[in-house]
Amino acid sequence: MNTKIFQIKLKQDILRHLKYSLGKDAGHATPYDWRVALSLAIRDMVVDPWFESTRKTYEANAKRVYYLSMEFLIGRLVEDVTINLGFEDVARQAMHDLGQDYDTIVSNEPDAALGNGGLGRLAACFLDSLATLGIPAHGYGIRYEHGLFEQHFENGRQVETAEGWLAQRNVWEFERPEVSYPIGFGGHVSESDGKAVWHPSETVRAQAYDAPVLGWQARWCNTLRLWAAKPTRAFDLESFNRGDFLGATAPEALARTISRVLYPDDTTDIGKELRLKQEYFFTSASIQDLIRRYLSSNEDLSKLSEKAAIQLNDTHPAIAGPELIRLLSDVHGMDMMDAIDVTRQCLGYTNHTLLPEALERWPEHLFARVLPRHYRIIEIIQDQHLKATGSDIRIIDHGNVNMGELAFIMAHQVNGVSALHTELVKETVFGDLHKVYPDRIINETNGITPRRWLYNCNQPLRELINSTIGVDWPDDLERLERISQYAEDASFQEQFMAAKRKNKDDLITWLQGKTKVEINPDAMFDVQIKRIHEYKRQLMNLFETVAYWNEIKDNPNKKWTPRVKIFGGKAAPGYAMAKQIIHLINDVATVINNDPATKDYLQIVFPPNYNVSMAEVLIPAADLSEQISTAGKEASGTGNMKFALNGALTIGTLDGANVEIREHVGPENFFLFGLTASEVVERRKQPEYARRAIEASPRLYRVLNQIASGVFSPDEQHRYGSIVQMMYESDYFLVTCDFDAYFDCQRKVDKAYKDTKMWTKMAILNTANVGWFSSDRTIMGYAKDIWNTRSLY
Ligand code: 26Q
Repeated sequence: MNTKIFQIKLKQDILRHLKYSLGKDAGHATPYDWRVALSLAIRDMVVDPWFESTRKTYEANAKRVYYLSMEFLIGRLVEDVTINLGFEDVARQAMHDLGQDYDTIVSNEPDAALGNGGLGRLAACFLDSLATLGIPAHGYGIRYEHGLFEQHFENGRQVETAEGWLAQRNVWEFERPEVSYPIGFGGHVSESDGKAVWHPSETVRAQAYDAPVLGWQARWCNTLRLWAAKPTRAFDLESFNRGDFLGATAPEALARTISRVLYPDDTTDIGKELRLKQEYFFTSASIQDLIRRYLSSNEDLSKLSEKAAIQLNDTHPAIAGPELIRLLSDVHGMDMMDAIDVTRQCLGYTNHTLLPEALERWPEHLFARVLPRHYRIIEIIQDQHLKATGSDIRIIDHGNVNMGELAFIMAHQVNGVSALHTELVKETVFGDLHKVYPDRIINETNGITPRRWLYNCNQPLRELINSTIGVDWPDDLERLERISQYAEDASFQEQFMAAKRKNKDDLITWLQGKTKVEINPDAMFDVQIKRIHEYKRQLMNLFETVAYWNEIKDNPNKKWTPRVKIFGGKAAPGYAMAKQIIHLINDVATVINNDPATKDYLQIVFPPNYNVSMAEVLIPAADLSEQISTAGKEASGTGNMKFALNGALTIGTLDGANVEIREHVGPENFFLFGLTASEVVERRKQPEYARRAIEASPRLYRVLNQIASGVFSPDEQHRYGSIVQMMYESDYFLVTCDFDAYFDCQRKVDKAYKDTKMWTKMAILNTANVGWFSSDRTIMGYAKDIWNTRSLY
């Protein structure tokens, strides 16, 4: 079929869905109706590739990957799917013919925000790459009724409200009422004929909802299966008939609580029973489901690992180990030691953090009460490990069940997410286990999908690349290297800059109504977007902003490089310091943005409710990418890769994947500063390191005094006393120690930005040389080193 015919067909499909799926005629359809009708028409085209991929997988009885993740931070889908089908132009024209603006209509889709940040977004990129590569795979997670909270600012303070993506019709999911499994909690364990029998005191049902995951050019389509919690018995008629209407619905409300809401990443707030129930809920359903699928084509469960690779996205699904052992031995009669072996051959575990407070531990009594059978199985796993290795590292220790140790011991491969992180995993969190199992820890450096993070979000640059080196790069990103030969080509440079300028103009348009600040498109757009956390050091960026402001005021006649500082990110609701940081950024913005003396040089913008869709507007428009974490603390980072791919230069520390990005783009095209991971460790041993650093830096001293004396909080002078005090007295993340190096490095950035040709060349070389950070490369690494799976097309 040619384009014209597709357009006519798509138009008919949209109108048909408008009428028969939504019950509307074109004259009365709202933008919502148009979006849903368009999505349904596009969705129809995914179904055949989906069936075809499933059929091929069954026919080949192929090994499948099961990616277990508490989070999938997906964002919007209609554009993504349309682009993978190759129908972007067709859809745009069809909507135009129907009197609708495609871009406006698709931007009304709510984000699927079933994740907190990097870990959840990585899972979404992995799904995209698995489908693009044609590797049979299922993502397994939770169908949260409410995704990550929405962020608002009230007088500069973060206020959270419940997110409600399911208030609208979710066109991408297919409800599967027939796919449901019982999930037990609590109760006791008895023995019969030498076999353990678990009698849960409470049971809910996990019900499947499937979404197709289409790969590039629709060559392959996998499934994301999300579980919703339902009651085993919907409604208590007896209570209802007695007139107890509330009581009649109680079982339903109770069961549904389990998949009600995504926990915000609140490392200060661990140990919540409902969170443990969520983890077991989706893990058990997923394991039951994959066993059923295996047994539909195979008999001998001892060969499960030939057909199933189960990847644990952090420890959140670590209960998969004991659960699979339980099902193999208690339910399917396998010998317990054999079950442990089979399970280990199936499992891989990815670690995403070194922060000690973020390692999952459950109080023993709580764990044993909620999961009595699993508690006992963990004791058996531990005994086996202790006997086999002679080591003294325990899973159950000091009254806690340690999920990291459990995941490590039950996985045949454990991986870190960047080269530096993996080395630190070997030396720190799992130092002792690494000695006992020296071949277990490997590295798989993170990646990002170039479909969403360049092709889709950055049309101007996409078109420039297409017209310069051809169109074969989105599924083989290292081909971008071909544009490096044009890095100094005047005409290419001009077009590259024009693309950046277009994106900056689009961002300004997008910001209208969200901020009162008037933004100068010639200014350098300096962007820090990520969760608000002390280790990510938004404070250092803000202190540098204030110091720059001071500098400009002190020397009003100097030629300063104009900058717009853009912040985006959410604080965990229970993380008081992170919330203070947000408040301070907003307070500083109010003062600086209203200073007539500096307004041509410095502006601060902090649009609320940062999410995937906001990232898709901010990243293409960025000139400078802030990747300034305390060395050794950011496991990898993936925003860093997105910025570099879109032609922003990085100012950053030697942390996470920054190290490898710098190697790929060349040290001369990367603004490096700050202490290294080992220097950080050394510096912390020095007494009063923070106070000394402040005393040695008049600039920082002045900034802290301004903050402490209420320059940015005239209505409440001492509002930020605790931040300043923390800087002097603890400063665990060494903001004070790296401040001067950061400030100086920023002045080098200023200077470089003034030399437009030089800057553009550096930016081009960033785009050209980060093709290796495609998540396709990452997934090929997992497939070879961990899963032993391959492409089926
Ligand atoms: C734990 C317990 C209770 C509630 C929430 C949590 C929780 C949830 C999410 C703990 C941690 C997370 C997320 C962690 C995360 O996003 N880590 C990031 O993973 C990225 C992908 O590997 C890396 O690039 C980042 O460096 C890392 O910070």
